[in-house]
Amino acid sequence: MGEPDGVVQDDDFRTGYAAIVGRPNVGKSTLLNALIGERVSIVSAKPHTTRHRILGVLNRPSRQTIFVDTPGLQRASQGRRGHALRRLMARTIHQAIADADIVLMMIDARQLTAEDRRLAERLADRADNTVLVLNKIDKVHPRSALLPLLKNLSKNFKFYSYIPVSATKGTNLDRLVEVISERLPPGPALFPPDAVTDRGERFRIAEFIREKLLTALHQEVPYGLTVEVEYLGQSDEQWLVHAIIWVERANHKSIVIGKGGRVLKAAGQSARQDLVKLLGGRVHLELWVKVREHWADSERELKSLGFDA
Ligand SMILES: Nc1nc2c(ncn2[C@@H]2O[C@H](COP(=O)(O)OP(=O)(O)OP(=O)(O)O)[C@@H](O)[C@H]2O)c(=O)[nH]1
Ligand SMILES: [Mg+2]
Repeated sequence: MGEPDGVVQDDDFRTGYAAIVGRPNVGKSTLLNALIGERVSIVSAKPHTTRHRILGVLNRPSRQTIFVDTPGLQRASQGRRGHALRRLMARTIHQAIADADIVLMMIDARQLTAEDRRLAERLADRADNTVLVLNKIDKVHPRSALLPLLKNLSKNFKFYSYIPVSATKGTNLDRLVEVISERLPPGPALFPPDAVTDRGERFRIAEFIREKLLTALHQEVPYGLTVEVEYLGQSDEQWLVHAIIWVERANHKSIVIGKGGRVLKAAGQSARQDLVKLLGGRVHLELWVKVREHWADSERELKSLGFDA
């Protein structure tokens, strides 16, 4: 007789956490989305897009890899004292590394910076379980230009493997998954087989809205805003979403709204398209911009805004 329905004993099963860490903008969130095949973490051309630890679950026969997206590593000089959000982001990275079975250290294959070297040194004591991922190889011509960098890296650091990829083109991601699989510890699945992420709808909606604002806004404004979904419900066969965009300063409010409400309207329209896909069905989205001075400077404020402070 076989196992009862739903109970599958698989002694060969392997499961583990693979944390993706690296400088801002190297493509960590893009990689997570490409591996999972869904936009679970927002992406933008601006640095410091990701603020939270975001899980993406990849299920394969006898394997469950839980990828952990993290905020971009800050330069020591960027850690302004008293800035609670920056401190929280730094803690998030530290914790993700501590909890990981495997670390994917990502660099931009076009340049190895002093920050990259510092992170590689920090990971040296767990080099056995660290894979160096060289991203954006679609921008490296000819490909053979990677060889000196790979040689230099493997001479100086004893990581488990060095894998060139392009997260946007999907190049070599199968190889990356294969290498990670080899290092996963034995153990049963930690998430149900249909799980994609640990993040709920409200979080994902707020992030989609923030993604559009990041793209639309310039300078310091996007860094001083956060989005809170205040209401999510259904009425007359359509979803109703009410969200507040919190800004740090009164003058940021008019910038986010834009002349004649243009910026907010465009961001809202673009976000609504994502929400239609995420929620399925029609969506009515209402956005308000409100001022909450110093929200990013206080642990208490962060907690009340849903950060895992
Ligand atoms: N050409 C190219 N661009 C890429 C690739 N991967 C990511 N990008 C781009 O790099 C930019 C940053 O991507 P993200 O995924 O947001 O980078 P990140 O490392 O998560 O950034 P933070 O969250 O700020 O730390 C975006 O404009 C991406 O489209 C790639 O393989 N090739
Ligand atoms: Mg990111």
